[in-house]
Amino acid sequence: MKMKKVLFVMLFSSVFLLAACSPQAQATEVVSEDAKEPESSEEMVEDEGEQMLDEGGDEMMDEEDDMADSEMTEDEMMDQQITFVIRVENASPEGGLTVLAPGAYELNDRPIAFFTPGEADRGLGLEALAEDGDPSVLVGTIGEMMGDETMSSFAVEAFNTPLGADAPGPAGPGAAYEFTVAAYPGQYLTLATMFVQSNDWFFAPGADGIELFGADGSPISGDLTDQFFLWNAGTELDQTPGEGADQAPRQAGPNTGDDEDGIVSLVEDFTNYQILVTITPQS
Ligand SMILES: [Ca+2]
Ligand SMILES: [Ca+2]
Repeated sequence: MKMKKVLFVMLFSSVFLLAACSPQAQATEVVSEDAKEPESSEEMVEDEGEQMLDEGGDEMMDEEDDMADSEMTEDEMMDQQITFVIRVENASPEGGLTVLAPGAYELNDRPIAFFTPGEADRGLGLEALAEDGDPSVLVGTIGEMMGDETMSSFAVEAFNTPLGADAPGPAGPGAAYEFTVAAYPGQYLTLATMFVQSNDWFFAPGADGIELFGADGSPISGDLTDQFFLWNAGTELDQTPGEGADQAPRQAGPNTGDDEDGIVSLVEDFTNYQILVTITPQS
């Protein structure tokens, strides 16, 4: 935890310094350059021996100095942090076909995409989310990919308990999942949740996710539904929605069904679903 805190202070201090005198897009670049630095330093040490160790030490001292110089900017950076409430609601009428499953969300400067439209499933865990409503594999894999770069303003988590329920489970008509994220200007949110009455369909925005702040730095607010689509993961052959024996409510066990060997693509020939996604910044 201590190392993460140090990274947090270093990265956001330098982001703020840059943001104070240059456009937001450049601030995002600096985050990724800084975030890569520890890895490349280690590689250099391994490759080039003891001399590099000395230089690495100097570098660390420089970074500590930077931290001391910029404690105020971290406070100011904290002022820019906004907490958002995200609500993922099953908006279908009672008896409707739409059921949502526990899903996953990711907050990041530049999202690690859960999938790439037009390409085969990336194998990060989307298959279990889309076929069985199990977000845990995807959350674990993305978390590992973030690795030591994970900071308090980056997050990958499951949302799994509908409002008013006391245990994780699906969200039927009228039910909703809610979660909060604390984000800085420049950050993106993505999420995915299974369309339960299918073999491998899920709701998600495009691979780039949703930018949480406008060009002027103000937080977005309101209905995000038009940024969400119903996707086919391409991992299990499709049966008639609500009827297939290999679909989650009826299958014998997880990961049951014929392989599709397909690509992640939009579901275009089925519109009998309703979902409502809203975002509310907290003052
Ligand atoms: Ca499919
Ligand atoms: Ca299945």
